[in-house]
Amino acid sequence: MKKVVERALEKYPAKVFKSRKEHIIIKENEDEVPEITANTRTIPGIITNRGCCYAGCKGVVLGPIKDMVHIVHGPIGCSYYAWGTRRNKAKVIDGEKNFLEYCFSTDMQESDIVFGGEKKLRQAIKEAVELFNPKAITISATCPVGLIGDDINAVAAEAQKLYGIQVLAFSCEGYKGVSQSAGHHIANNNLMKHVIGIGDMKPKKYSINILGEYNIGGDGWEIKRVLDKIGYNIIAIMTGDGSYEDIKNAHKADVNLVQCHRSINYIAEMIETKYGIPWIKANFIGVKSTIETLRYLANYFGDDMLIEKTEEVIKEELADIEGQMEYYKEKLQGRTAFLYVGGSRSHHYQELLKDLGVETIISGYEFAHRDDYEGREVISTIKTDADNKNIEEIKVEKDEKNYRVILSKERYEKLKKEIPLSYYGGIIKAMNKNSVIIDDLNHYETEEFIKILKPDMFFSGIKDKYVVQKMGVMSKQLHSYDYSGPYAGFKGALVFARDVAAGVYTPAWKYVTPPWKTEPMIEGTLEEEGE
Ligand code: CFM
Ligand code: HCA
Repeated sequence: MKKVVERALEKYPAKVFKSRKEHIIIKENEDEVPEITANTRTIPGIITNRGCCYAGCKGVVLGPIKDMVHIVHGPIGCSYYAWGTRRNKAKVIDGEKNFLEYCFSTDMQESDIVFGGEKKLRQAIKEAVELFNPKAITISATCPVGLIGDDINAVAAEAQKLYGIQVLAFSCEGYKGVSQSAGHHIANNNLMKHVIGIGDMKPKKYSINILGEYNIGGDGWEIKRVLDKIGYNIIAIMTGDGSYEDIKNAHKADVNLVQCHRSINYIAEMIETKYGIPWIKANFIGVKSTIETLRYLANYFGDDMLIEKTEEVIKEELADIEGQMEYYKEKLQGRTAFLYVGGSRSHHYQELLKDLGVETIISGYEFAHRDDYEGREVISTIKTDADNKNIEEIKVEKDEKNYRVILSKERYEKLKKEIPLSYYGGIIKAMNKNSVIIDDLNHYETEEFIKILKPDMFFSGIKDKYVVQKMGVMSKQLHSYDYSGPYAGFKGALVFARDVAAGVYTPAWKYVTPPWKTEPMIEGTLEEEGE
C-alpha cells in the first residue's frame, strides 16, 4: 500500500511530494490510529476541492437560517455562485418568513473598492428592512471588504440601533482561513455570542437540539419525522430549515445531538460550558448508525417509556425498508468505494455503504481537523499556527441563571462509557486495514488514485464528479446528492441504495472505457481480454 501512495505522488517535485505525503496515511493495522497533517494551507497551484472561509460561514452555517436576511457584502460573483446550490431545503411555516430563495448582495463595483463600500452596505440594510421586514439580519464579508477595510461591525451596530432588530456582522472574508472550516468557527462564535440564550420559551419534556444538520435534500425532515414519532421535542435544528426564533431557545434543550462534528462542535462545547447541556455524537446516515444513535439518545434520558418506544419505532421503520434494502445489498455487495467529501460525510456515508455491503477503500476530508480523523483525544496536541490564530477563540463562562445540572457526575461518568458523550472518535477508527486516508485531496491525485485503486464507485462533489464519470467509474455527488435525497434515516437509506444501484447498473457504462483498460498501468504490453 505504501508503494501505491508513492506511485500516485511520484510526478510531484520533491518539496510538494514531501508536503503531500504528510496528508496521506495508510491504516496498516486494525487498531492503529496514525497521525495525519490536516487544516493547513493548500499548496499554491494545486487544484483543491476546498472552498473559502465565506463559504463556510455564510454558505454553510448561516445560509440555511430561513427567517433572517443574509446580506453578502462584496462583488456579486460570491453570492451568485452560492445561490441555491447547496440544496439546504426549508419550509414556510404559517405567518413566518422564508428568505432562502432570495440572494442579497451589495454588488460591490470597482468604485466601491476604491472609495469604500460602507455607504452601499448601509443602503442595502435599509432596503432589506423596508422591503422584507426581517426579524434579524446577518452581514457576511467577502475578500475585498477586508482588504479595503470597511468597518462592517460599526455599520451593523448603527443599523441595529436604528431599526431595533439584531444585525450581526461576520468578518468571514474568503482568505481568513485555509478553507471553509474557519468560516464555520466564525459563524459559531457569533451565533453563540448574540443569538443562543436570548429566547425564553418554556421547554417540554425530552427537548433536544440537532446540531450540524443542514437539511440537504430534506435530510433534517426525515430525521425529525423519526424523532417526533418517538416523542422527542426538537427545539432547534442548526441550521437546516433553521429559524432564528428556535436558535434563540437552544439553551433550553436537555441534550445536543451533533451530526456534523466539524462545522459545529464549537457551539456544542460552548453550550455545555455555559448552560450545562451535554452533547452526543450522532450519525443518522446509515440504517445501523441511525439505530445506534436512537439507542444512545434513549439511553441518555434513561426513561423506560422512551427506551420502549424507540425499539417499537425502530421495528416499524425497519419493517418498511428491510426487504428492499436486502435487494439492493445483493446488487451492490462486494464492491468498493472512493469517498471524498468536506468534513463529515466521508465518515458518515461509509456506514451507509457498509449496510449495502460496499467497502470504502479510500476516503478523507477537504477541510476537517485532526480530531475528525484521529478522534477528539488529540485536540490538546494539535499545534496552532498563524492561520488558526487568525480565528477568534471565544471563552464562555457558566451562565449562573440558566445553567442546569442535567446529569449527575456519577451518571455522566457511567454514560461516558456507554455512549459517545461529548466525544467523537474520528474517521480512521471506522476504516478497514489497508485503507487510504487522504486530506485535502486534489484533482491530480483523484485521477491517480482512481487509476491505481480502481474503485467501483466514486462519491464526491461537482468539481470532480464528471472527470471521474468520464473515466468510466460511477460517480455521485454527496454534497448535493445529485438533486435527489433525502439520504438520512431509514427511508433515506433506501433512497440512497436505489440511486447507487441505478448508477452502477445503468447500461451507459457500456459506452465508456476506463483508462486502465486501454493504458498500461505498469511497464509491459497489453494483451487482448481473454488471452
Ligand atoms: Fe458538515 Fe455539511 Fe460536511 Fe460541511 Fe460542506 Fe455540506 Fe460537506 Mo458540502 S457542514 S462538513 S462545509 S456535513 S457544504 S452539509 S456537503 S462540504 S461533508
Ligand atoms: C461549499 C459548498 C459545497 C460545495 C459542493 C461541491 C456544498 O463548500 O461551499 O463542491 O460539490 O455542499 O454545496 O460543499
